Amino acid sequence: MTVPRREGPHSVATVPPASAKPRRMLFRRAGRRTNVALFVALVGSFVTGWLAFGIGAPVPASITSVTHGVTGLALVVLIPWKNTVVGRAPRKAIASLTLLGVLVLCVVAGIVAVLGGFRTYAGLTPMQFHVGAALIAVPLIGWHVVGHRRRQGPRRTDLSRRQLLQTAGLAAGAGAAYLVVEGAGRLSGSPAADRRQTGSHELDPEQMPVTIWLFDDVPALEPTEHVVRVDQQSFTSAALSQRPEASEFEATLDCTNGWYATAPWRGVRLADLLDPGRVRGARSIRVTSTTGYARIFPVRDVDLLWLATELNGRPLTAGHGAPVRLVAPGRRGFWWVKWVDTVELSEDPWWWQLPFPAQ
Ligand code: HEM
Ligand code: HEM
Ligand SMILES: Nc1nc2c(c(=O)[nH]1)N[C@H]1C(S)=C(S)[C@@H](COP(=O)(O)O)O[C@H]1N2
Ligand SMILES: [Mo]
Repeated sequence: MTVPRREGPHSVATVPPASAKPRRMLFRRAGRRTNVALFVALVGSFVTGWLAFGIGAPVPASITSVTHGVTGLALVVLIPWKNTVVGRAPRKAIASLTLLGVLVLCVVAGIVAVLGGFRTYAGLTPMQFHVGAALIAVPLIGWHVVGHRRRQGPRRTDLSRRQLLQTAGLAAGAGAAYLVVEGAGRLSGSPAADRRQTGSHELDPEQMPVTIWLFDDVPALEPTEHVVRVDQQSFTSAALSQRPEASEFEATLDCTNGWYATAPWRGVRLADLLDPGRVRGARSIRVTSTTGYARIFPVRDVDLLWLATELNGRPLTAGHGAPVRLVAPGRRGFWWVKWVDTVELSEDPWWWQLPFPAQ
C-alpha cells in the first residue's frame, strides 16, 4: 500500500512502507516510455529483418543481422516493464493478447532459427514461422497502437539526458541478451556456429533443397532443345552447354529460408553472350523464367552473372532449374532465376521492380 501523494507547497513526501521491495520499484517505472520503446524496437526489427533478407555481401550482412537480433531481443528485455503496464490496464483485449502470442512465436522462431539449424517443424522452417508471425503482428500492432494512442507518442523530453541513459541501458540489456543466445549456441555445440554472416546455416551441396520463393511451379522443360533468348540471339540449352567459354566455377547459394551451400556450377558468363556495344547502351538486365518469375539486375553485373547448365558435375535437375538457370554470386537465392527463358537488355533502372518477387 502506498500513501497518496499530496502536491503543493505543503506536500508530504511519501514514505514507502517497510515491506516495499526496492528491486521491484525498477519495473514499476513503466508506462508511456515502455510503449514507445516497444514501438521503436518493433519497427526496427521489422525493417532490419527485411534488410537481412535482401543483403548478401558479408560485412553489411553481419551488421544487419546483429542489429536485427539486438532490436528483436530488446522486446524480451522490456517484458517486465510491459508486464506492469498490462497489469495496470482495466481490461485486456483479445487483439492485444493475440499480438502477444504472435510476437512470442516470432521471437521463439527467430531464436530457434539461430540455434536449431536448417530443418522443418510441422512442415515449416523456423524462418517461415518467424516471418509469417511478423507479418501477422503488423496489423495487430497498428490496431493496438491506434486503440491506445492517447498521450502515448514520443515527447521532446524523451531526448533528455536521463532518458538517453535509459535507452543506453536498454541497448546494453538487448546486446547482452544477444550474447547470451550466441554464447548458448557455441557452448552447447548447436548449429549456431555454422552460420554465415546472413545467419544461414551451411548445407552439403549434394543436399541442396529445391526452393520456391512463394507460389512458383516447377516446369518440365525439354532438356536439350529448350530455347533461351539472350538479347537479339537465341541458344538451345545444348548449344549453351557446349560453348567454348563454358567453365566450371564455385558459387554460394544463400537462401533467405536459412541455408546456404557452396557448390561447383558450370555455365557461361552473360558477358560472353551479350554484345558489348549493346551492353554499354543499356541500364539493366532483365532475366525472366518460363514461369514468369523475373529479376532485374544493374548492367554492371554483366560480368558476375552466369547462365548455368550443371550443378555438382551433373546436368541440372528440374527442381534446380533445368535446363538453364541463372547463378548470381553474392546475391541472395531469390535472384538466382530458375528455368531461364529470356535475358533482355533494358533502359529501366534495376530498382524499378518489387524489392522481393511476388511469385
Ligand atoms: C510488444 C508489443 C505489445 C504487446 C504484446 C502489448 C500488449 C498489451 C496488453 C495485453 C495490454 C493490456 C490492455 C489491452 O489488452 O489492450 C496493453 C496495454 C497498453 N498498451 Fe500495449 N502492447 C504492445 C505494444 C504497445 C505499443 C507499441 C504501444 C504504444 C505505442 C502500446 C500501448 C499500450 C497502452 C497505452 C496500454 C495501456 C492501456 C490501459 O492502461 O488501459 N502497447 N498492451
Ligand atoms: C517484429 C518483427 C521481428 C522480430 C521481433 C524479430 C526478432 C528476431 C529475433 C529475436 C531473432 C533471433 C536473433 C538472435 O538471437 O541472433 C531473429 C532472427 C532473425 N530474423 Fe527476425 N524478427 C522480426 C522480423 C523479421 C523479419 C520480417 C525478417 C525477414 C523478412 C526477419 C529475419 C530474421 C533472420 C534472417 C534471422 C536470423 C538472423 C541470424 O541468424 O543471425 N525477422 N529475429
Ligand atoms: N523461377 C524461379 N526461380 C527461383 C525461385 C522460384 O521460386 N522460381 N526460387 C528462388 C529461391 S528463393 C532460391 S533460394 C533459389 C533456390 O535454388 P534451388 O531450388 O536450386 O536450391 O532459386 C531461386 N530461383
Ligand atoms: Mo530462397
